[in-house]
Amino acid sequence: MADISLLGWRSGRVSRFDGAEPARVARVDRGRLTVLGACGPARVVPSAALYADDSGGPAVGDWVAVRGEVAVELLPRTSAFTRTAAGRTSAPQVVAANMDAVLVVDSLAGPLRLTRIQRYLAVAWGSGASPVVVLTKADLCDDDDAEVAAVRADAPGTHVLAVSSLTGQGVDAVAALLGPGCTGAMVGPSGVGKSSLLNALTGGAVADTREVRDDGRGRHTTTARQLHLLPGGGLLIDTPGMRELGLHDDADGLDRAFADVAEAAGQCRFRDCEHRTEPGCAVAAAIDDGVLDPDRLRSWRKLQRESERQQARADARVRATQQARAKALVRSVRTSRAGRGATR
Ligand SMILES: Nc1nc2c(ncn2[C@@H]2O[C@H](COP(=O)(O)OP(=O)(O)OP(=O)(O)O)[C@@H](O)[C@H]2O)c(=O)[nH]1
Ligand SMILES: [Zn+2]
Repeated sequence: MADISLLGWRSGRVSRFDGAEPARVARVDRGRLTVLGACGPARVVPSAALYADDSGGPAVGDWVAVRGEVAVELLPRTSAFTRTAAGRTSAPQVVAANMDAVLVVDSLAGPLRLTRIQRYLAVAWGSGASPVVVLTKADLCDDDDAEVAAVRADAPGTHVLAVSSLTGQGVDAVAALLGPGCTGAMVGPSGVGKSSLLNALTGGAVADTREVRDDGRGRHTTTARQLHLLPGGGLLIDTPGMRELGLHDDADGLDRAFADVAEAAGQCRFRDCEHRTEPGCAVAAAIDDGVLDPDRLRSWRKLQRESERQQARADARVRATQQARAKALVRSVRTSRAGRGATR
């Protein structure tokens, strides 16, 4: 029997089900879960209970309680990376759960996309796990040290690494982040090199990637994303490439990704300071003193507005569902009354 702490199990997780075994979701297919437990991998069927509440159903990295061939319970998550498509009304989706670190993956091929990295960092900080920025394709970049420094300056408190899956540069440093039983989740846009990094880390071809194109930005989609065991004992979740990542209820994550702005804002004279022309504005003072980059205030504002908009949309969605349920209930009561009337 394997020691499940090597799969990331922490004491303190509890199941309500006696006689059920904890297992970790390694892969989610329609109607089936591949789980890893003390007795190795197994395919199980998720019970309806796993879709109750607002969990969104089992996600890769989740812990479930398994009895026989059925996953009977979804255990509470310690962290979750939630994806919301920007501007859409679709519900948020958990793409990775119970990870210790979120690897925000972006590419050094072509100009740096700082605002995109900020966006991922905000959601990553909000996930409950610690973010790390991994800049791939360092072999295609003339001065990766300068690029790393630029991202570091824009991501206070976040570890930033440059890697190349082609030359192997930095791959050991990523492996070192994920010690035995430690789980990381790679998130990032399509084509930045997540699958290639996974291959470099596992030393084998676990996911298909296409040949490098001239501009180094090949596009393709690997569908079977899952939890992988790394040779050093770490665990890595490869998430589907995201075309866009919207913010949703990410105020806390934003404040952590923009800790410098948030900290200054906390010192403004007025609690509802808009940091424009108010007296005693610590944010304006920090910008005047040259300690805060005005671009960071702009990005923070923009992402905050988006987060609030998405939250309002989500609230409207909840209200609409509640109204629809109430209407359906009224209708069913009427129908059953009418039915009873007819038999009398
Ligand atoms: N030169 C160079 N090319 C790379 C590197 N890593 C990945 N690539 C190329 O970039 C392209 C995309 O890489 P993938 O690993 O498939 O990217 P991905 O992030 O998994 O993409 P999705 O599966 O769409 O999410 C492929 O053509 C890779 O060969 C690298 O370190 N250096
Ligand atoms: Zn202010």
